[in-house]
Amino acid sequence: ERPSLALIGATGAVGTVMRDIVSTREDIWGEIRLVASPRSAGKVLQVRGADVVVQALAPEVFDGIDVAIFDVPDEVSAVWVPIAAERGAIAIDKSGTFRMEPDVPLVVPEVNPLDAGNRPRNIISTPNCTTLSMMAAMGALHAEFTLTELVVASYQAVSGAGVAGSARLYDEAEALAGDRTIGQAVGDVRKVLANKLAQESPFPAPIAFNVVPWAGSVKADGWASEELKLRNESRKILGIPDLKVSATCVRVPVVTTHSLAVHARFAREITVADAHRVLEAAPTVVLMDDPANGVYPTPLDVVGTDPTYVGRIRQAIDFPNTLDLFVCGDNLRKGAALNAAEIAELVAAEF
Ligand code: 11C
Repeated sequence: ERPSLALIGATGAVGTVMRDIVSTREDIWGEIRLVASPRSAGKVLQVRGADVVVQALAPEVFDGIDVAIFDVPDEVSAVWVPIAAERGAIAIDKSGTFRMEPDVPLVVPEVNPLDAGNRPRNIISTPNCTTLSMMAAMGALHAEFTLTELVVASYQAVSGAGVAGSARLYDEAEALAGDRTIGQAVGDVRKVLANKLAQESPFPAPIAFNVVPWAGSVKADGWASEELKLRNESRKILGIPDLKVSATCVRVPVVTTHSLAVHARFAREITVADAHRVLEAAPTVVLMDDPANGVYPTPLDVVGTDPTYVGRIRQAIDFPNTLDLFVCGDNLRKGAALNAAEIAELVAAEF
């Protein structure tokens, strides 16, 4: 019998992509159950071309479920992921709650698929979308050249903050459209937005016509949670506990697809040609690196697709064994729903 699947958080930004992914990838599932907060219960949504009624999150929704994929806020996962696991489901969790726990594997199928089999609590975590956006590429390079240091600047899309993040960018763009005087004096954009938009923004500053050097919550010593996640999760996934990582996470006015500028140092000598060879051979990486002909990835070339795109690969002039490169990945697909679906498929293969 084919394994059954529950999608928890089926109505959110990632949940919507998740339904599309399970409807379009090879159909390996028996029953697919959709679960969301009581607010969304009773909604009818499409999965694999059929109508499915959304159920409210309750212990019983996990009865008879083999695999449960969670895309819900950290505090909801903290309560409900263990309940799903206790009731016999293997829980795949997208939240940050369990990622760094030593008895919970943190899995990117291209990089550390075997870790998915070692899950004493029946919980598997899937990484933050910013970490994930570069992992397939960095994992492939690490396998041959041994990564020692990563310095990263992110350019993160607004949908990383969920449906409300995308709505805010569209609202701001509409409020500001056609005004050719804005962006020329301190406070002018804030003033227009304050007059025209009643709702509070999920971002700490205007996101249209701007970049905002902040993503996530406030952590010690001036760090943002996203920057620390990128460091800790990269170390765990790659299996390099002493990897040196420093990141600055920045929100940009892009709807979907996170980009990262990566400065990567390796233990072994590496050339641009080496990186091209390795990345061309990596099945889920697309190399777009011909700047003389205008070929490099941008979010608009990537959104809605599955691979990790890499371009602008350069040998760092002043740093030995070091490459600079630019990576783009759809934060809702590989960055979230697709990676979770791929982990679920690894688990389903055990049935
Ligand atoms: C963002 N990366 O772009 C975040 C969203 O730990 O899974 C996901 C946060 C997480 O805002």
